[in-house]
Amino acid sequence: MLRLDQASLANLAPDIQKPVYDRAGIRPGIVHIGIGAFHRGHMAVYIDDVLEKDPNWAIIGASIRRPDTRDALAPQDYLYSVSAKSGEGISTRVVGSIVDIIDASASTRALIARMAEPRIRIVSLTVTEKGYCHDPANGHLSTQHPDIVNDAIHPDAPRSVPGIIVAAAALRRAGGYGGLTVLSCDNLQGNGKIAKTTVLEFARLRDASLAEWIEANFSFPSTMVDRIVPAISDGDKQDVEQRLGLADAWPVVTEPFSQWVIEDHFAAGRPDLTAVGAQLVPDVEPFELMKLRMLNGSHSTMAYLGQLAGHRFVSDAVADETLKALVSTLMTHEVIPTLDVQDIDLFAYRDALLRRFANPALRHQLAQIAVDGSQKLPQRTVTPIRERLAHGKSIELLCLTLAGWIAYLARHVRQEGTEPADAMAARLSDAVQGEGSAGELVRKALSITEIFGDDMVNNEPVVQTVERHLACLQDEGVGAAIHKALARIDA
Ligand code: CS2
Repeated sequence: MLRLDQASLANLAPDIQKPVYDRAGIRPGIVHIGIGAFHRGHMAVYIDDVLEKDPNWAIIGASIRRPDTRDALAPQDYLYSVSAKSGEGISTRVVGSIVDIIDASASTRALIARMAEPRIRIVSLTVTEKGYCHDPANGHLSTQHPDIVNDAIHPDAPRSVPGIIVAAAALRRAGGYGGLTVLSCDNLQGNGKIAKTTVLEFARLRDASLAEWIEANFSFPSTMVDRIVPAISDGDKQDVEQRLGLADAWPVVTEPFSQWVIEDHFAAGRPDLTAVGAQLVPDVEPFELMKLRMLNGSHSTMAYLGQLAGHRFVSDAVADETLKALVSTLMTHEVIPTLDVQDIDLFAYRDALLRRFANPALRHQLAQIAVDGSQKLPQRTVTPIRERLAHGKSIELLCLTLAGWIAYLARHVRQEGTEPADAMAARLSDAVQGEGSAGELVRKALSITEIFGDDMVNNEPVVQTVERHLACLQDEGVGAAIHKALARIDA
């Protein structure tokens, strides 16, 4: 079958949307680091719409870990398809906003040079939570992180994201090109603030005057990004090929829903993002908290407890009435009361999330969500626990998620003999190793201060609640643990 590329676009099946702008006439204005499926199904689609009116914002993508996306998309002239699937059907478009991809897995030199070009005005990021090299408990740069240690010694050949941004900033200052906007699109609370903190703290390790220059010339708006983009399967690839009438080596499959809320603070101009459906707001934090705690928090709850219950996909987990009751009650009783978002009905948002989770056309693997719990749980579960405790409110169900995580890790390490897929795999394996009691296990896990600070392990109600749940999970199983926890909420 003919491959999707610029020349074959003319052969595309007629019901497939494709770029209506002249791709030869668009110019890069954005460098995006982390060119995975999420970016290609989210921001790159918004920018594809921008380019219909304004040719100055094409994207140069980069990956700092693996060359696979570049290798798959270069022969396709960086064109790829995005299929939005639900029970109601599927709609597919070909996206043309990415015009080049740099493989920075071996050397970041070419990437840094492009970030320093005067026409680049935004550097956007989807590098996952761990890409910021920060301590999740406090948002500061982790100076012990091996990549940061390396970059402090070799600032011109950096490996970390903060190191790469600072190296590009140094070139921009030397060239007199001015600053730019660093636009974090990762699921972190205050993602712009974390990007700013880690970049400035790294810059200070290198040159205090450079840090001051970055502070004066760069901006780091926070954003809330939302679109569920599962990993692609071979079946998806075949379906897409049939729809396109062309072979696409690197398609994206996602849900119809998409949301992007952005703090309107751009140092060097921005495209008209409102015109393409993004929301520009003065303060993004209420939206971030809502999405991280309700959507991502529920995801993590399902990822750990759902897998312990034998489920594989999110849609299976919410089809399980016990798990669905847990997720719904958790949002209603322990999460929504921590939120305050103007003009949004949080109960309607909850119900919409439950419908999105149930999307029968998406095969969203719980194992994909379970990755990197050490980086995700602080903003999804631990901060809400802290806030609830400060107001003397119940933490029953939030603690069940933590117990589920510990039980899941223990199962991996003790029974399956494998390390968990986590940025802190070795620390976590160590914590759940051996034959200790539920109480010992909980204390060891909650003592990891990079994740939990030092207040969780010193808080007896937290330790005892997580311990009670963990003992129940181990002795009586997931169903019983959820029923008992829910009974305490109803009581
Ligand atoms: C998920 C997110 O893997 C995960 O941790 O919770 O990727 C989630 O699907 C997206 O944030 C949805 O916007």
